[in-house]
Amino acid sequence: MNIAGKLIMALGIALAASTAQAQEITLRSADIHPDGYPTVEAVKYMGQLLSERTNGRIKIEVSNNAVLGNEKDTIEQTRFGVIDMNRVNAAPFNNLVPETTVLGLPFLFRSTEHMHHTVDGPIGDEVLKAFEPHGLVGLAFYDSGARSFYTTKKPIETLDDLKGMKIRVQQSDLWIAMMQAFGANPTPMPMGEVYSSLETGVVDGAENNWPSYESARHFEVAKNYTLTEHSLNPEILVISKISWDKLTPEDQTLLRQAAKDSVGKMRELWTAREKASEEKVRAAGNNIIKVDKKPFADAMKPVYDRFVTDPAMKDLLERVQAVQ
Ligand code: GTR
Repeated sequence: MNIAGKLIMALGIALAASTAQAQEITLRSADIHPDGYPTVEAVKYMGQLLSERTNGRIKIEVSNNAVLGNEKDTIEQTRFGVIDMNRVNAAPFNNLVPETTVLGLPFLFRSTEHMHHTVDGPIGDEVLKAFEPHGLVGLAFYDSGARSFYTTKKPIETLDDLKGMKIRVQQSDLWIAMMQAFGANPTPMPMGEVYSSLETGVVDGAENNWPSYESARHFEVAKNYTLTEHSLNPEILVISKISWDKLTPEDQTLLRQAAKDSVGKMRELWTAREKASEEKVRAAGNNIIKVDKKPFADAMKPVYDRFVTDPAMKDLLERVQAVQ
């Protein structure tokens, strides 16, 4: 090869390298939980799959521990493309994407299997699709176990005990209404403020699943945990529509697939963490209270009456209830 030929070849290699570099994509994903928490590890796993499947061209960087802000704020930032991806519980999406409300309805799911069959099927796809007009693309549902109440002073043994108690809730109209129907006084606030609010008596209690109760150390300040298991509201993984639209259709398919493939891993991690968290809380000597759930469930009629009003919502609810 003559000098000109070698030069052209060298130029070609340099050009190819720079194009490959230009196509390298790192997606930043927000989470309020720390390292080791199942949601954080599941998104990292998804990133690993994507990286393997694209020879390192697409990566996900998880910004956890709420470093990018609380859930409500990061949802806005994700809508505006400041953050690429976000893993958030369904609740903070309720006011923005009304279809998500159905998943959090109290005592709706008969079991974890019922929830899985719902989100794994056409209803799940429909709810994920409902994000698109709001600047987000729904990618996957992750488990979040069952949420139960915890209190600092007076334990909740009957529905009556909740009367007038100040209970922290997620920032969602559904959750505010739910607490009112339980007879409590709802105090909406981000997760990051709950520990100090429990400690200083701003609230008398809160509610969450075993892993969050343990991981956020709420179990150290609110030692009564009442197993009402009132909601199996799942977590939702989304990507900004702005970030999504920058991807080629092939990369969109790869991303969606990697998200779906991380669900099984999440379920594995979740089951193990639920058990470990429960063991840790029990070992700490916390007061774990079993209750008859029926009176709590019966009190939820006004919530259904208020949120399941239009025909589309009624239809969605009936279809969820019919899932076997
Ligand atoms: C957790 C959930 C978080 C957040 C938190 C809360 O179970 O994983 O996304 O919603 O509860 O209560 O704010």
